[in-house]
Amino acid sequence: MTEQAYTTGARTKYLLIGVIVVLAFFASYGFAASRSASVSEANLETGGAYPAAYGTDTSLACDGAESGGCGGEGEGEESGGCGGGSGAVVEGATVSDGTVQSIAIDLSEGFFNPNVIYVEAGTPLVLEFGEGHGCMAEVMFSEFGILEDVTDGGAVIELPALEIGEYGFSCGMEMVYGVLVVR
Ligand SMILES: [Cu+2]
Repeated sequence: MTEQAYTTGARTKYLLIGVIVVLAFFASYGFAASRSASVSEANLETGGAYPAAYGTDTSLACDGAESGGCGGEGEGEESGGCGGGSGAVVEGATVSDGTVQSIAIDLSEGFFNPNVIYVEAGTPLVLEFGEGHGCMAEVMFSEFGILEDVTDGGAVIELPALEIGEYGFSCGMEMVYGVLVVR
């Protein structure tokens, strides 16, 4: 009888452990699944535009350069920039006269405002970046080989007429992003 009780007790114990393991597995699986679901939903909302193309790659982040915003101390007001700025999507569109199109982008709040910029295909583009510091000290269009310092009054970046597509840009550390959506 004691033998019997022991066996039953042990069996119950292992059964319980088994159930817990299985539950834990499904819980983490479900969590991962819902996470990736919400990520792809977010991408859909912005037409796959915003940080989707860049993922969470921070490999170039903060090594050496200026140190400004990264790592936390920053320069007061700008310190919000690193680590992704506000995370908010701010949409904007260029103003075009058919020959050239332009838009002003504010950097003073630690992110690109706007950061999703709708651009007309086939028309040269003038981007007027405002002054930025710390994390936002530089603006980079890596696929065009452009890296501009914006600490002294900002910078005007001219791009040739672009084909339909998405062209990302970022701060020099690749921590804060924007994208040109050419259509
Ligand atoms: Cu930065």
